[in-house]
Amino acid sequence: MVLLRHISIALTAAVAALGSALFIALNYFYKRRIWSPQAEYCTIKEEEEERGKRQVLVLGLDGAGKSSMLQGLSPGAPAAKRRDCRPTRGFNFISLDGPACQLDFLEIGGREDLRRYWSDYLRRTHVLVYVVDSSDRNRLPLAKAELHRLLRVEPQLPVVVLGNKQDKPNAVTVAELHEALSLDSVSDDRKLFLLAAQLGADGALRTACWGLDAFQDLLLQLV
Ligand SMILES: Nc1nc2c(ncn2[C@@H]2O[C@H](COP(=O)(O)OP(=O)(O)OP(=O)(O)O)[C@@H](O)[C@H]2O)c(=O)[nH]1
Ligand SMILES: [Mg+2]
Repeated sequence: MVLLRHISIALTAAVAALGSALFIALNYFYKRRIWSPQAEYCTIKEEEEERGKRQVLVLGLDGAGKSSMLQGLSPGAPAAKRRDCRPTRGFNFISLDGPACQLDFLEIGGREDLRRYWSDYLRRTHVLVYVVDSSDRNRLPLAKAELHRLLRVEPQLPVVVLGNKQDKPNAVTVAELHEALSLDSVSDDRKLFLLAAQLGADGALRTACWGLDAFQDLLLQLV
């Protein structure tokens, strides 16, 4: 009886040891010895890069014009629908095929309760497009605070700030926006662009001096 118990303990120990060895070997094989969200995001990012995909994260306060921008970029979106955007409660996603790679645009809603999730997506992103409502003067300090919070999380990530709604009479100029967002204080090492933008009557995004193609070209150079 005692011998049987010894044999069963020895067998259990052997199975446990074998299982552990297999687990360690598999983890070593996949180079994911310790799981962490950061490592997981890096792996996803690398895998997407291999498949020629680049992610553009589109953030900004609620009502800034993120969804309108995405709709403006979508080639097939009917013009009438483009101005009819509802607040984004979660995510919004479009994919554009470029000559060298696919650009995946991911918008996360700008409502206060959603902003806390923004920084979770920075690690698998290749470029951040930060949309600001240039006519929402009262909330420029908040837009600035949220932008700088993101910049602190990813010090190297290229950023394009879109000063949107330039068609509105009370919109601040690009120079005023530069100051209001304290873009002077951003490190010279970071690639940072500030563009004035507005939706055209057809619902397509227009950036000052630049057409839509040039905006996409800029993104393609940054990713
Ligand atoms: N006049 C003007 N209105 C704009 C412009 N861009 C967007 N809008 C309007 O602004 C409102 C809000 O736009 P959305 O694209 O839904 O804003 P959002 O940033 O996606 O907002 P959330 O999803 O709530 O975070 C809509 O009524 C748009 O039609 C613009 O350049 N000029
Ligand atoms: Mg939206």
